[in-house]
Amino acid sequence: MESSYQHLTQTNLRVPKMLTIGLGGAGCKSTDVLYREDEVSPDVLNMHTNAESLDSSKAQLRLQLGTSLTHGLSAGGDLQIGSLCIQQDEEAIRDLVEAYDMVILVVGLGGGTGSGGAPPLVKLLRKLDILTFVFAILPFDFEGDNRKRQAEATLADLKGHANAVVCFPNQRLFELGHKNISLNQAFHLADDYLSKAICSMYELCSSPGLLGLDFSDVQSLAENSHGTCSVAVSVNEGADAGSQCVEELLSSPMLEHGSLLAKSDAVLIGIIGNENLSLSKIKRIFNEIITVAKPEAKIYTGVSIDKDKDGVSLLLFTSEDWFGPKELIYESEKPELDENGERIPAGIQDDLIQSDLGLEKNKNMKYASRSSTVINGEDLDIPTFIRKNIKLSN
Ligand SMILES: Nc1nc2c(ncn2[C@@H]2O[C@H](COP(=O)(O)OP(=O)(O)OP(=O)(O)O)[C@@H](O)[C@H]2O)c(=O)[nH]1
Ligand SMILES: [Mg+2]
Repeated sequence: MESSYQHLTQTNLRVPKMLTIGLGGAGCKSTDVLYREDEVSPDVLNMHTNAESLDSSKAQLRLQLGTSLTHGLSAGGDLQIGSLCIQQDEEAIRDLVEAYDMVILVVGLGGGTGSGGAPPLVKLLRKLDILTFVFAILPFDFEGDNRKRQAEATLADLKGHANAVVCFPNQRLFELGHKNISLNQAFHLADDYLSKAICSMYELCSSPGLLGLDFSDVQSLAENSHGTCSVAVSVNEGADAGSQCVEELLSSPMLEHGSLLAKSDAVLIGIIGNENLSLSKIKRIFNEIITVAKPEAKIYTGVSIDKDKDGVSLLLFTSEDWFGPKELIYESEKPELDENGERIPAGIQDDLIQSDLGLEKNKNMKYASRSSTVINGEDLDIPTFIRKNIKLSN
């Protein structure tokens, strides 16, 4: 039985190739945490202008950027240098990434290499048709306005080009620790959190488990998320591990203490456990999360069983601004019944008015981020009969 299952997975399912890229100082440091003996981790490519920092990183693939521009030093907070470095090494980057289907780019925003280099790098990845998630680390409040502004400008740019951007504000990650935590401990905590999220995502996508997440599910969530997602992860051991994970995630600062889940239009729930994870426990975890989510939210689920895993990992991806194809059921579409309980054929109900059709719901979907075509003060994207207030006769 076991061998026929393996045969099936090998022949019928193509496992997507996933690469994690660490860009700049924070990106390279965060991906180093991926190298732990007990974790399954994807291929890692670290890229940095700073040769010393790159040399000390553990990634199996490493690329020094812009050697003739920075001579092995950092970009000194200059975004233009970071951008030029990526352009200068475009060919080498292309060779390293083109065999992959999906990239998670981990980058700290606000500095030169990461903030300057991330937008052209993402554009290159998308040109190569690689599904691109950006895990963007945002600066602490105390780092000052200049860093904050640089980070915000890059973030806006990335949202317009990556398939999805997931923000990890250092300030919020800081809340995961105790009150008197040191900066070093806070960075470590943040990097550890990121690595758990990356490894869980990798495991769910790459091991076709009981209820394996299809690559197209992840693609659909990313592509319909309007560029913005949130991610929260929890790992626990012991008999009560599943419930502890749910409890932790529902109070996680990464999901604004559960309120983001309640506001999201699409939610991906991924569970990884060992062979002791019973079906009833899986069902309970899904139910507890789904109860908090919006009733009409699109739910994606994945379960992966790893016999060597200690405990349970629970990963939640939420998208507040999802514009995927929803099944819209309007009040007026419910079948009308006569006094004998018989369905009245469509067309006979004469009380249908336009406001029942819920047209407002579609107003700001796929093209909400695009600016309108305004000529002489008139928005040409609005249909003429509405713009000119022309009454249509029955
Ligand atoms: N979580 C985490 N965040 C970090 C770490 N190091 C830096 N950061 C954050 O990342 C932001 C960008 O810093 P860097 O990654 O050093 O910038 P860079 O891309 O190397 O740019 P240059 O140094 O100008 O070449 C900082 O403002 C910090 O908020 C780290 O080790 N972990
Ligand atoms: Mg740096």
